[in-house]
Formats: sequence, structure tokens, C-alpha cells
Amino acid sequence: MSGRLRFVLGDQLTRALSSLSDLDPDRDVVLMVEVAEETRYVRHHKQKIAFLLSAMRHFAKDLTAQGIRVDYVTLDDPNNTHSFTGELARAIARHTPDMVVVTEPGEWRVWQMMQDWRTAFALPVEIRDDDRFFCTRDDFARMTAARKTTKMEYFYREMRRRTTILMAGAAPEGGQWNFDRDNRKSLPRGVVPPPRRRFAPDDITRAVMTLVEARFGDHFGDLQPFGWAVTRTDALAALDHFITDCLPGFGDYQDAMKTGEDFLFHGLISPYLNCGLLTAPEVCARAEAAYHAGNAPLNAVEGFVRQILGWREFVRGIYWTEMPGYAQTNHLDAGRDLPAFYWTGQTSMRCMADCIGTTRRNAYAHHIQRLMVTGNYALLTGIAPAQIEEWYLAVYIDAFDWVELPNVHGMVLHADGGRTGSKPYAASGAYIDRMSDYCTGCAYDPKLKIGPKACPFNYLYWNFMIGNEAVLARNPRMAMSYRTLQRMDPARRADILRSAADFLAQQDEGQSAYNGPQQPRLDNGW
Ligand code: FAD
Ligand code: DLZ
Ligand code: SF4
Repeated sequence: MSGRLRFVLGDQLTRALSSLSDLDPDRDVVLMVEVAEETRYVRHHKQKIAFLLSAMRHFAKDLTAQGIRVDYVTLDDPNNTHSFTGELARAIARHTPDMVVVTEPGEWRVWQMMQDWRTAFALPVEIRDDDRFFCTRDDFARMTAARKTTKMEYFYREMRRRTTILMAGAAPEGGQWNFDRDNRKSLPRGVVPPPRRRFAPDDITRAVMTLVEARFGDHFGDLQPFGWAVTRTDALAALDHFITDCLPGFGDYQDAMKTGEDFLFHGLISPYLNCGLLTAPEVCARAEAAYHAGNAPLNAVEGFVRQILGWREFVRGIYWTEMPGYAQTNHLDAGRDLPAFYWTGQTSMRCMADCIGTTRRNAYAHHIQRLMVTGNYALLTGIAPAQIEEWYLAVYIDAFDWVELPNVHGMVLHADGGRTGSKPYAASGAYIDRMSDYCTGCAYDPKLKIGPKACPFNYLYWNFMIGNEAVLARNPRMAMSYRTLQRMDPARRADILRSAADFLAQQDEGQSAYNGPQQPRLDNGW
């Protein structure tokens, strides 16, 4: 072969991908590989594996239908070496290309692998920028050097100016950058979220589901019912449905939680964005168009755009400017083992049970559930960063290291000392009570502060504040809480510490679910 081998990874399923942009169908071959190294580097939720493998197979089929030669290695290929490097080596031997072209990966782990490929294969390996993002890695690094990325809000404003999204000339649309204050309503009785569009598995998805059940049946989570889109056509239909039926209510109820309402008005588009079936610019353009057509209010559209143009780009930038040291920091010196109930959902805390329940059923929980319930609990109880990060990376369908790590390590755990967010999002039960209906019918009482019936989040919150006083008391954004703590009666303080110690001792007693990082198991073939 005198063409190029174009290696497309499982989260790069975009026809306009940089590594495919100048593809010559007469000379080039696209390589795609299903490998155990990727299916097992954490014990992914069953729906996550089924989604990725089915989306990969559909993408390969679409390319083939366009007359492109695709060399696709399946997981059960008897000659599969089960690593990206091993499969690239075999494909180079099969096709003898002039060079290899790839788009940079989403994970540091794979980036490191790629650095070795030039010397390993003695042929040119071109690694191209991933231009599906608004901000390149180099651009973010330059902005960091110019101190434009110290806070998400300023980075976001800069991105609004650069892209002109939701801008009226030099000013932000509607006269303000941020409508967050309008976006903190709980869900009133009588407001019913729309039923969500789901997609019935076709033959390809069903075959993948059989494979997942056989090979990964012991992984966390339900495989059925499976309703995710696995093609670009269906992902676009999911986006249409969101823009028409959900975006108008997205802003108002962005922070709300309700028992059994797993999706509310959220996008459910992160898996499609992260694996390439949708792109961030097209999603933002659709939301902006809905606003200009008068179909969605500004607080909803701005709130939605901020998540994608702001947070999503910001966390990616942090990941690539701060890795690999980033993952090793532990600012609050947290070291508790992950409790077993994160996997089983068996806990009397109704909020935790519901958030873990939706995670198990759907491989999905919305942002506030991840941040203010399961994340808040991990922060308050000091769970070891690596253990809770592994949980988040495994259980969510949209989880890739570049986006999961800064959200968990930075935003939730404050383990990065404030690079991602200027203060930890620590909250007592009052927040969860205000934003949800979880507390009604919970075994605990959100109004009680101490004792066996009190909401654990209440005494755990003050226990956390006391335990981290030396590190957090100087943070101006924590000043109000520390003033309250200073005024607290010493006997009350002692009661809180005792309630927290009793609760945590009970939790820790033989309850650790952590068995160490999961390594790919290759001993039985794959
Ligand atoms: P919507 O609420 O509809 O938001 C729209 C889009 O904005 C999302 O699809 C997503 O692409 C983007 N977005 C929103 N918030 C963030 C954010 N904080 N960081 C990056 N993008 C954001 N998102 C992931 O894509 N993968 C992860 O592994 C992931 N892990 C998270 C872990 C924790 C602890 C927290 C607090 C957040 C995490 N997020 C992650 C961000 C966010 O929770 C999800 O993107 C969102 O819940 C996806 O559902 P949605 O499409 O319905 O989002
Ligand atoms: C997540 C995942 C899984 C489960 N399986 C594969 C796979 O078999 N082949 C593949 O190319 N990619 C897979 N992925 C996505 C990769 O983990 C992801 O592309 C890299 O981590 C780079 O971000
Ligand atoms: Fe969660 Fe506490 Fe409310 Fe129970 S009372 S649901 S533990 S916040």
C-alpha cells in the first residue's frame, strides 16, 4: 500500500475528524480496533461498553458505505493483541503504509502510548490537533500563561467574545454574561418533565449487547433497557428532541432533583459529544438559534451554552495543561476507602440511593446529582481521590479521563487546591432538601443536626469544616461558614464530632468496596 493508515479511536467517531480530513479513498485505510486494554482499564458500566462498541461499528459501516476502506478489528478476533499499540503494529504489517495519521487522544494514558509510536514503528506518525473543541490545547496553555484561565467565568467570557456565541456586538446578549441566579429553582409540583426519546437497539447493537453480557456481565450497572443513540442520525434526532422539548425548561430546573425523575430537562448529549457523534459547535449553534427564534428563554440557552463553551472547554484545558502531576495532588489529604454502597446503592440515605440508582439503571446521573450528592458525600467523608475518581470513570457513559478527572479531582474534591473551582462545593442536608424531594421519606431528618436520626450530611458538613480548618479557613469564599463555626458552642461542636465519628466508624466497619485499581485481564486471551 502506498497510502496512509488513519487510526481512529473509539471516542473519535466524527467524519470531519482532523485525521480523516484529507483522506484519499483510493489509497488510504482507516483502522479501528476493539481492544481489552480499553474495555478493561476500568470496569466500565455495561451500557458504556455497549454504547461505545456499537457506535464504533456503526461508524465503520457508514465509512464503508462512503467507499472508504476500513480495517476493523473486533474484540473476539482470535489474533487480537488487545492493545492500541499491538493492533497498530499488526495493521502496519498488513498494509505497509507510508505513514500513520491520528488525532490526539482524550486521555493522558493514550497520549503517552502515542509518543512511543514513531520510534516503535520506524515510520512517520502524524498526531493532529483535535479540532472538535473550541479551544486547542496550545491555545488554552497560552491563555493560562496570560492568566486568562484562572477562573472559569473569565475564560468563558473570553470564549464568548472569540466565538461570538450569544454576543450582541461587543456586549453579551441580554446585557449580562451569566443568568445563573435564575437557574436554581426546585421542581414545583405539577411541572412534569417531557418523556425522553429513546432508540431501540438494532441488529448491530443487539449483537454487541450479547457480547457485553457474556464478557462483562459482572461489571456494574444494568445493560437493559438500552435506549442510547449509536449513530450520528439518531444522535441528531436526540439533539432535536432536546432543543424542542427540554431546552425551554433547562435553565429554570438545571439544579433541581426529583426521586425517580432521572433526566428532568437535561440534554443527555454528553456521550454523543464525547465520542464524536455530535460536535460542540453544532450543539451551541442549535441552542442559540432556538433563542433567536423565540423558542427558548435566554437564561436556559445561556446556561446550556456555558456548560459546553465554558465548563467543558475549561476542564479539558486544565487537564492538558496540568497533567500528569494533576492526578497526584491531594490538597485536603483525603484517604478514606470508598464505601461499598457506591456500588450496591444499599444505603438509608435516600438521596444517595436515588443517585446511585439512576447511575446503575442508565449509566447517567445529571450534574447536580454527581456534584451535590455523590460528590458532596465523597468530599465530606474524605474519600481517597483515586478511588472515587475510578468510580466516576467507570460508572458514567460519558466518562473519559480528560473530563471526569478535573470534575472529580478539582470541582468535587478540591484535591487540586482550587485550580478548577475557588472553593469546595461542600453542602449540608439543607441544600439537598431545598433542591429535591429526597428528604421526604428518608430514614434521616434534614432538620436534625446531631444524633442517630439526624441527616448525616449535616454533621458531616461541620466535621469536614472543622477537620479542614487549617487549609480552608483563609479562603474568603468560606469565610461565612467559618464565622458560624467560630460562634458555635464548644459542646455543640463536640456533639457534631461525635455524631460524625460514630457514623463514619459504622460505615468503615468492613464496608470498603475498593479492591485496588482494575488492570486489564489478559491472562485468558482477553
Ligand atoms: P446537560 O446538563 O444537559 O449539559 C449540557 C452539556 O454541557 C453536557 O452534555 C456536557 O457536555 C456539558 N457539561 C456540563 N457540565 C459540564 C462539566 N462540569 N464539565 C464538562 N462538561 C460539562 N461530564 C462528562 O462529559 N463526562 C464525565 O465523565 C463527567 N464527570 C463528571 C463528574 C462529576 C463529579 C461532575 C460534578 C460532573 C461531571 N461531568 C462529566 C459534567 C456533567 O455532569 C455531565 O457532562 C452532564 O451531567 C452530562 O449530562 P447532559 O448531557 O444531560 O448535560
Ligand atoms: C471507552 C472505550 C472502550 C470501552 N473500548 C474501546 C475500544 O475497544 N476501542 C477504542 O478504540 N476505544 C475504546 N474506548 C474509548 C477509548 O478508551 C478512548 O478512545 C481512549 O481512551 C482515548 O480517549
Ligand atoms: Fe439525603 Fe439527608 Fe435528605 Fe436523607 S435527609 S435524603 S440523607 S439529605
